[in-house]
Amino acid sequence: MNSFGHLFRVTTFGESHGPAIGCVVDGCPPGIAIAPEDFAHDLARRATGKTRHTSARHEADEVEILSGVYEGRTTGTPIALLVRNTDARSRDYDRIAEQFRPGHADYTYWHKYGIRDPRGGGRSSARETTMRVAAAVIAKKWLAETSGVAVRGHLAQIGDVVPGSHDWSVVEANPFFWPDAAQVEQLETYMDALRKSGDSVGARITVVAEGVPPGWGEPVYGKLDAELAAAMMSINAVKGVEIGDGFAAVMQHGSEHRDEMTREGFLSNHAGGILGGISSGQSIVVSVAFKPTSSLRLPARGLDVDGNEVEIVTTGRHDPCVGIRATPICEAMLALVLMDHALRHRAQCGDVGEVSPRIPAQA
Ligand code: EPS
Repeated sequence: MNSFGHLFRVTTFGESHGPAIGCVVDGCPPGIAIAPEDFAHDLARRATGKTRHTSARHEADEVEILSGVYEGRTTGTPIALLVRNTDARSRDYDRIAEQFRPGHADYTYWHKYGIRDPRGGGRSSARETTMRVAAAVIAKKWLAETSGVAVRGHLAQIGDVVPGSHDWSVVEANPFFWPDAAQVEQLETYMDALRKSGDSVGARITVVAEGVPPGWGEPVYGKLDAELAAAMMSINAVKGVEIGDGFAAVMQHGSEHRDEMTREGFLSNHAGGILGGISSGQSIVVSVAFKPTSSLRLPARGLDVDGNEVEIVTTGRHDPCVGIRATPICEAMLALVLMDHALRHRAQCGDVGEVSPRIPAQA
């Protein structure tokens, strides 16, 4: 399946070294103002080649709108978006085209399809996430305009480094989406040393949606948290997802975890803004674990397609920490899930309207 969502449905296509990548967004409400330049900001936040801490591939990442928009507004018909690949360097993959890189999808794609495009990992490349971010530009805009929902995120850990403080205003002002300005220099040094060593490291991203009204989500199989977990897990290199306190809840008592309510507001947000699979009106908080990038120039043992044991070295332009540029990708998946649920809620329960009491998100 290359499609995602029920009413707001996104289908992506394309390979990292093919002529282009793209998506079709179906079910988008009409009348949203959208222009090609609206995509530039978030696509640049996700892109490679912007700092020395990410892959040196320089893609233009310019979005062409092929359909579904007339005189600057969505028409309600399928929106097709296209981004041409302009800086693929396929020769980097010549030597490993017949090998299975450890930690990569090479081996599993081979067993599933019996054929694969080895250039840049083909369809399994993180390049695919470009189109999720592009589709989510529309979702973010609609959520903000119709419901006042704001989606944002930050890097919450690289290796064993955690932020010493949290200031949203510095997140966009450094190459790591890091919320503690005092640690940015330390991270630069850390990443420079890591890159020189040829190794990679994992990361944690936290994304938050503020202003989500109570009531979005579904009670059993379509739980908002279940669909968020699936959405985050569909991102390349993701190995874990937490909603609210996540695995820390294991250590908590119920008296601590339950978010008490007063007329002035909820007293805590351990639940991460979702109760019974439905939004509570508190901020939705999702934390995502990214594994360390598997493309390393450090030699490793692997197999080739004939079953021979071989030493594998991955050359080329790779990210020493793919999590560094994953904040916009996690934001995108959060926005796409929320938009889909907002439309589903409107379709089934639009007549219910606002019921009382409505508790402020935070006391
Ligand atoms: C990637 C490997 C590198 C990255 C790529 C993701 O690809 P290549 O070797 O083809 O340059 O540059 O990321 C992007 C191109 C992007 O736009 O995110 C991988 O193996 O996933």
